[in-house]
Amino acid sequence: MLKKLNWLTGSAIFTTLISTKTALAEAKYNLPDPVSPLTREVYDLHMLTTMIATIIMIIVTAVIFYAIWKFRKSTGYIADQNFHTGKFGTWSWVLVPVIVLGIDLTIAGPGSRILKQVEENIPADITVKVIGSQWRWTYEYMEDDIRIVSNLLPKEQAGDMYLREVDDHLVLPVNTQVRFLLTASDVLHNWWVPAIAVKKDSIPGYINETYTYVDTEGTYYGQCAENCGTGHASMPIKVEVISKEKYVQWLKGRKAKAQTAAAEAASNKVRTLEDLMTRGEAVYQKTCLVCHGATGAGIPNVFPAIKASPIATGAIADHMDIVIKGKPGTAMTAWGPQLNDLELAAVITYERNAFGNNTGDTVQAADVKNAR
Ligand code: HEC
Ligand SMILES: [Cu+2]
Repeated sequence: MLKKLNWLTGSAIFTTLISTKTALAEAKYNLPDPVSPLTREVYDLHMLTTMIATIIMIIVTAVIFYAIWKFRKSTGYIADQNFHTGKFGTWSWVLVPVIVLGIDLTIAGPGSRILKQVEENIPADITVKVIGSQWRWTYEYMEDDIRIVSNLLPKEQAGDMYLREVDDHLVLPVNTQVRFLLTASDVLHNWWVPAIAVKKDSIPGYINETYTYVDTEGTYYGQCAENCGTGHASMPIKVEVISKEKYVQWLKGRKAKAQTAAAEAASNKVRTLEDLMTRGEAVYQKTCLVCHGATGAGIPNVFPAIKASPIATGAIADHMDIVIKGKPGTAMTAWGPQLNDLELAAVITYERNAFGNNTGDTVQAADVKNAR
């Protein structure tokens, strides 16, 4: 009876294992398909080690189960007391380490070759500075004076792609050598897009370097891979790789847009409250909402509320000061270097009038310029 029960449990576990494995294979429970020479090498190394580890696991498990079954006590088996004096007993102490070392070297060979490639310094056609911040990525195209701020797309807009999709993303041309300079503005982050590049820390005050040469057009996703605080899960990465021709068009459009925004910010035009509120709401949602919340309520004891905040309803100068210069030692970073005069004026105006703050104050781009 007991034997039969054992057999039943055993086969049940076995069937479950087999079906989970098929399910995992279907879910593509592996690294994303690599699309650059280096990540392809990394992928192959990963497959090699996984394969070796799986084979070892199967052999060892089989031997264990065989031994448990074959040499069980109930059949009266007595352990061999002279195993170590026999030929196999003596030589196994040499044989086993030699086999293990052989397996290690099989992995270490390609491992060190690829590690060397990771650190290679190849002249780049495009350099992108990648800045990690709590909790967004900023991309600066060093040659083209373009800046992309990439935020998590809220659940309502992202749908199934929530925590993967962003509001604005990195765009790169195909078949081009790209250098990434990685840094951070506050704490450690890690820009990780396994399909296109190896993983390197973004460290405040340091520049780390990595590169890619993507040979397949497409959209690739990644995420921050260094625990950087409560919003760590909210900084996905999206990279779109397009043809060189399309990339030139994209650059043109992007530059024109940046020039228009800069011209708008520089003009001393006095804007109405409504105009500033509309612009300010957009800036707030893109930049401030992650911490201060959609309703301006913040998160108690972590991020202060903007609704009825003594600063947002107090002296305009103090409000401008904290937004432009930030508050050192807190998560409130200086927005002065990141937003232009008009964006800052608009978001300050918005905070002073939204969420029932209704101060009626307007802040103009010229005011921000003077306060900088
Ligand atoms: C990463 C989180 C974070 C983001 C994003 C952020 N803030 Fe803050 N903010 C803080 C923290 C933390 C404080 C409190 C600082 C302190 O200790 O006084 C703060 C304080 C403030 C205050 C003062 C509130 C008060 O009553 O003390 C204002 C105003 C403010 N932030 C405006 C903004 C604006 C405008 C933006 C977007 C451009 C923004 N913040 C984005 C974290 C953030
Ligand atoms: Cu991060």
